[in-house]
Amino acid sequence: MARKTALILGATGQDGAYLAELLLAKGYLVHGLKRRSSSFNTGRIDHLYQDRHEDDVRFTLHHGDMTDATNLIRIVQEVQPDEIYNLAAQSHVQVSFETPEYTANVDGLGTLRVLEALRILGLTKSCRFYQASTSELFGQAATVPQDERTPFAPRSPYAAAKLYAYWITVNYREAYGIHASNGILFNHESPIRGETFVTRKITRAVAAIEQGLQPMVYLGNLDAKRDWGHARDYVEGMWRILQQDEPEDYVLATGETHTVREFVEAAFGYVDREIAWSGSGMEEQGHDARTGERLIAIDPRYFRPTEVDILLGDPTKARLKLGWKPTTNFSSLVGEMVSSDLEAVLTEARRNDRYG
Ligand code: NDP
Ligand code: GDR
Repeated sequence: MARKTALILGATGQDGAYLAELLLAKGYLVHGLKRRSSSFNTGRIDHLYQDRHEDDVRFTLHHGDMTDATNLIRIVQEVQPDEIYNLAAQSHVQVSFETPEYTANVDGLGTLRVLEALRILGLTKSCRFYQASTSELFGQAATVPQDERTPFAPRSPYAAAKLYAYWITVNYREAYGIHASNGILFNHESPIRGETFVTRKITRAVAAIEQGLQPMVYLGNLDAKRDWGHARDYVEGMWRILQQDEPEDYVLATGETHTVREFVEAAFGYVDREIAWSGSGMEEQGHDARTGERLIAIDPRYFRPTEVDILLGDPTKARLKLGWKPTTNFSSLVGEMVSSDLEAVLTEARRNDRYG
């Protein structure tokens, strides 16, 4: 059977890296989009890189940007993919309040540009399309848990841009018969999660504090609740969505929710530190219960103009139709992330020792 060809937009991100690994393991030819950057931005996928001069090159990167339609059309034409995974986005909710127009352009219009490329190139029947939709669409949803029928109520420029992307994907499916599906994914994390998302910020801080490299960490809203899973499980779900005969939209979630505070407690718990909380609101602090050391304080800068209080997904449809279920629970996820960050800090310390 001929090898399938996939194009991953956002190949240098957390999910792009896990998905590229998964598709290569399945025998795909994988193409990825990467942005021009003044510094290296391929750290997550360097282990997959192949010299173009090798005989059997199965992973190829193309320079591009979601804001550039001509470039997207040219890449799709060159690659002639069987499947496109649109993971490219300005994906930070708080940053979207600072850069709302850019976020709308990349996350909203960027999706339209890819769908139009399929139409312009006459690939509407031959190429399947996955859109990285998000639980942020539910925002302040009236119901918990949230599933595919829960009405959307976005609470950020990011979520509003992703709302457009969600509906334009549905529209192109209905209008032009494209096999286009939305994965409505709840938060998923990993040791290669971006360092400014709260989970990784916490696990990096735990590792640095443990090694005496920083005294404490500042956080924002500790009471927000999120349904956190492992990215490795979620990219498997993306792939399964595109293997269905009919394109449809699916929620991927664990069905369990935890506060940011619980994540902090679990992460410090992994290095045998118990957190004792004191004060309230902006004055709240977390201390090492044994030594009294202050480890956590609140910085109002990390609060968002509008917050999403609770996300909890119901992945029943994905379980029944895709046979998908998460394999990593909350405490294993936290443990894997802290352990990886501890290892990274130690490696860095050893390197500094050698060259210092
Ligand atoms: P990341 O932020 O780790 O990765 C985003 C990717 O998009 C990176 O490769 C980034 O490139 C690329 N990108 C950003 N802007 C542009 C642009 N203008 N042109 C081309 N590429 C661009 O996100 P994740 O991997 O965590 O998430 C993948 C997708 O899934 C995103 O769309 C996100 O919004 C969505 N999502 C994520 C969830 C999660 O919990 N992780 C949950 C639900 C949805 P660079 O590396 O150069 O920055
Ligand atoms: P989120 O992830 O907004 O859910 O979006 P993030 O980790 O940024 O925030 C989760 C919750 O933690 C609270 N929080 C903090 N957040 C950050 N970043 N930094 C802090 O210091 C901090 N303190 C508390 C936040 O207020 C929030 O409630 C992620 C992204 O991957 C999106 O792209 C994706 O669509 C959604 O998950 C599902």
